[in-house]
Amino acid sequence: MPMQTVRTHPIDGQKPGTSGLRKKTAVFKRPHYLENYVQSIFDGIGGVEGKTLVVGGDGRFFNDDAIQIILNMAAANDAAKCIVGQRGILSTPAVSHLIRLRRADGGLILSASHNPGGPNADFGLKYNGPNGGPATEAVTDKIFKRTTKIEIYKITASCGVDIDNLGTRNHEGMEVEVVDPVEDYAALMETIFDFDKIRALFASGFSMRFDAMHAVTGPYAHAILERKLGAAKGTVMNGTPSPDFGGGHPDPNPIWAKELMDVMYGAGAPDFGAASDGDGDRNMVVGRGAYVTPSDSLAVLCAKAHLAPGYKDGLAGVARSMPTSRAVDRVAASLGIDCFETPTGWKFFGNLLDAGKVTLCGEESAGTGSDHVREKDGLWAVLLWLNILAETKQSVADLMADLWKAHGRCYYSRHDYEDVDSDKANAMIEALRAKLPSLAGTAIAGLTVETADEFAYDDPVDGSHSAGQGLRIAFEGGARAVFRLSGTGTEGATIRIYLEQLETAADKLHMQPEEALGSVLDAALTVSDLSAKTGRVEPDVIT
Ligand code: G16
Repeated sequence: MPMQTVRTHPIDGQKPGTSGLRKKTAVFKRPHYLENYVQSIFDGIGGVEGKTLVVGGDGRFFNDDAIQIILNMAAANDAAKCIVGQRGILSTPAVSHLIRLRRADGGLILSASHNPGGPNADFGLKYNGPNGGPATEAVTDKIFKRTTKIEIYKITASCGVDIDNLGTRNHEGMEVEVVDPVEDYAALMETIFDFDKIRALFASGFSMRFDAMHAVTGPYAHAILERKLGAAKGTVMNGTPSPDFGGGHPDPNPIWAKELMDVMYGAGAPDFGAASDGDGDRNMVVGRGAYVTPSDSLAVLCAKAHLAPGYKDGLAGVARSMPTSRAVDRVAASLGIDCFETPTGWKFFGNLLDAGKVTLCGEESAGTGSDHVREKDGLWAVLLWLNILAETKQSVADLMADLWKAHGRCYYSRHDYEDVDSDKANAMIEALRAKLPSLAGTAIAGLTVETADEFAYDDPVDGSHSAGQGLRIAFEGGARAVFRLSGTGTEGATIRIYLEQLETAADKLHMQPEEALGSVLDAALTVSDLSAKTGRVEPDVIT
């Protein structure tokens, strides 16, 4: 089959966001759109000649066709080999693991994560480097620059390679190895956790629901939770991946995982509930009648990780993204380990993990992970929780109560204003940014500002500087409000306001979050003048 060199021209808007390029599926399907971006990735990383790449996605609409295009382009660009998940399926953490296990040169992940899928919904593509982690900003900058200069891309005219059946085949001079998506990942989990203990927990009658949200973790959860660990059949809900995620929004939070929340807060609720997102890197944890915020989950995992065999020697350090609550900082301080604060985006954890400075990291956006891969990992977090529950024999609610008693409670909530007119959102952020230097010491809606600044990060490993990473205002008395624009949306702008209030008094540890956060919410809305500046009165999603 002849290799073709196709003439093209730069297409606007191919700048990767927080995690790769995410657009409407219809945009990705436009002539040359995907091809331009794939060639720009290949060029941006210095070519793929002789290299091995891992390729897989979350199974959303366009996954299969996009994989065939990528394989045709990898072959035409003289890649040596592509390792592909059977039927194109690989969760994001499984890709990260395979890159590391096979010492591949990188990987391409086809996913728009928790965004809905389908012809009228979202698609995405992300490059992960040889360490298994999302490309650093230096690499995504190179990729973006290529998109603005691209003149040709290379592709073979092949009509496709079999990715439905396991095995190795030749594709236009390139090797394609189709692998079981679950096997290697499940084997890794078995080296980290005490599967016998978790098996005994389930055998003792412990009950669980895992909501795979019609997304990629279904096959992983069936294999690991039900078949390997003996959880009752039916533990996994919505466990068959579908191209449009059953018409749902595969975002594991109390709003979108309502079906699971109803089970966990209903009569006869199981002991433990969890959910994961489109590509399997996010997680939500909920006990019987006890939702756990991602920030609190990170704190509990930090406090108790040593109970799992993989972390029995303790943690080197921990890291959290800036908007994540400071609960984990308090646990880290009590353990005498470092806690790093990074910008939003898993790519910022990579250097810290590679350098052995941290073992665990997490984000308010429902991502938690460790040095076992270089991505956040939904099922890993669920298994760590299960291992802790098996060791402590405590309920989720009791574990949370213990955490708050020992370290205080960081009440936390995120308010999202979606699809806001981009100019208005930018103007609001700009106006607030301009105010920041004069805020310290002033009173806003009854709270006094302690510090106000725009977060910037100096990577302690490679010295790189990342500016403009969110506006933060800390108030006297342990409250904090953070403002930033999402980098993962595909329509308009999404304004995120992150609210936090620390309470240490014993009689204030079991309030409703809305009540505890009322003052800081008033202050955030007053100082940003959000309603007047955007015309929005209520947030679209509160988590
Ligand atoms: C991605 C990144 C995360 C980040 C999240 C939210 O997650 O990998 O590190 O926290 O986006 O980003 P934003 O607030 O900019 O929308 P995912 O699960 O979407 O890949």
